[in-house]
Amino acid sequence: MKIYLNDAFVSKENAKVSVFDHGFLYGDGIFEGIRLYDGCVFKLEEHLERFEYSAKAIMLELPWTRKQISDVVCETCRQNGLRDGYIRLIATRGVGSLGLSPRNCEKPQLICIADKIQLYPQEYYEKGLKIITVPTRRINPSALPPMVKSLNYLNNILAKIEALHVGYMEAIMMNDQGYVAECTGDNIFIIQKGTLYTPLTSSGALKGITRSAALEVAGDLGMPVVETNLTRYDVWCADECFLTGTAAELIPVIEVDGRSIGTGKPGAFTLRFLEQFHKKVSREGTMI
Ligand code: PXG
Repeated sequence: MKIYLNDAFVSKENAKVSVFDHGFLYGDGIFEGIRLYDGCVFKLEEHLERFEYSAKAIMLELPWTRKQISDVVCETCRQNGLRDGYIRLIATRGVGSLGLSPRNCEKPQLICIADKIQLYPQEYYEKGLKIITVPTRRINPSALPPMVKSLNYLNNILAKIEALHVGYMEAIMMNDQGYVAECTGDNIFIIQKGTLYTPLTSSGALKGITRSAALEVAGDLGMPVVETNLTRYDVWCADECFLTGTAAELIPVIEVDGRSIGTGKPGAFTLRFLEQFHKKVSREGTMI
C-alpha cells in the first residue's frame, strides 16, 4: 500500500507522523472519508468543499489549492491500483511543541490513504440493522460545530462504545435539547406516510455527502422531504428508517430501542432508495 504523506508516496510501514503533530497531540485537524466506485470518486468536489469549510472553521490555512488536493486523492487511488475503495484525506495542524496554541505549528500535514472498507456485513444491508439511542449527547454546536469533520471523534466514539457494550453496532445520538441529531458516523432518515424526514443539520448533524445524495434520490422519486426536529418517538413510530454515510452507504434500520420499525423488515421505500442510490454511485463521479 502506498500512502501520500507530505509530497511523497511512502509504504504503509514508512507512513509515520511525528508525536509532536498537533493532530496526534490534540486532535487538531480535519478529515474526509470518500468513496471510489468503479474508478470514479463519488462527489469529490462536495468532499473537497466540505474539507475547505472544515479547515476554515478551525482556522487551518490550507497551503494547497483544491486542484492540488484533488490530484492527490486521484493519484493515491492510482498508485494503489484501486477501482473500488475508501479514501481517507487528512490535514493536521502539523508539527509543533507541547501546548495548545496552533501558532507554534510550522505547516499543516496532508495525508491521503486509499484502502478497502466494509463497515457492516452484507447481511445487514439485506435484513436491516437494529440500533439504539444512547445517553451520550451529540456535542453542542456552540462547543464544537458537528459540521466540522475534525480529528476529534471522542464524542461519537463514546456513543459507539455505549452501543457496542450492549450488543448493538450503531447508536442514535440526541442533541442537548433531546432531539435526534445523527448516528455515530451516519445521518438518519425516517419515512412516515410517504414523506421523508431527516434532522436539520443545525440540530447537531454533519452535513453528510451521502445525506445530500439521499435527498437528491428523494427528488428523483418525487418524494416530499422535510428537514425538521425529530424526537425518539418519531423514530420509534416511523414506517421506515435508514442511515446514510460514506462508509455505511445506505443501510435499512428495522428496530430502534426494541421497537420494530414498520413491519420489522426493510421498507419498500427504503429498498427503492437503495436501488436508486446504487444507480447514482455507478453513474456519477470524477474519473481518477
Ligand atoms: N455523521 C457523522 C458524525 C459522520 O462522521 C456522517 C454523518 C455521514 O457523512 P457522509 O459525508 O460520509 O455521508 C459521518 C461520516 C468511519 C467513517 O471510518 C465514518 C464516516 C465517514 C467515513 C468513514 O467510520 N462518517
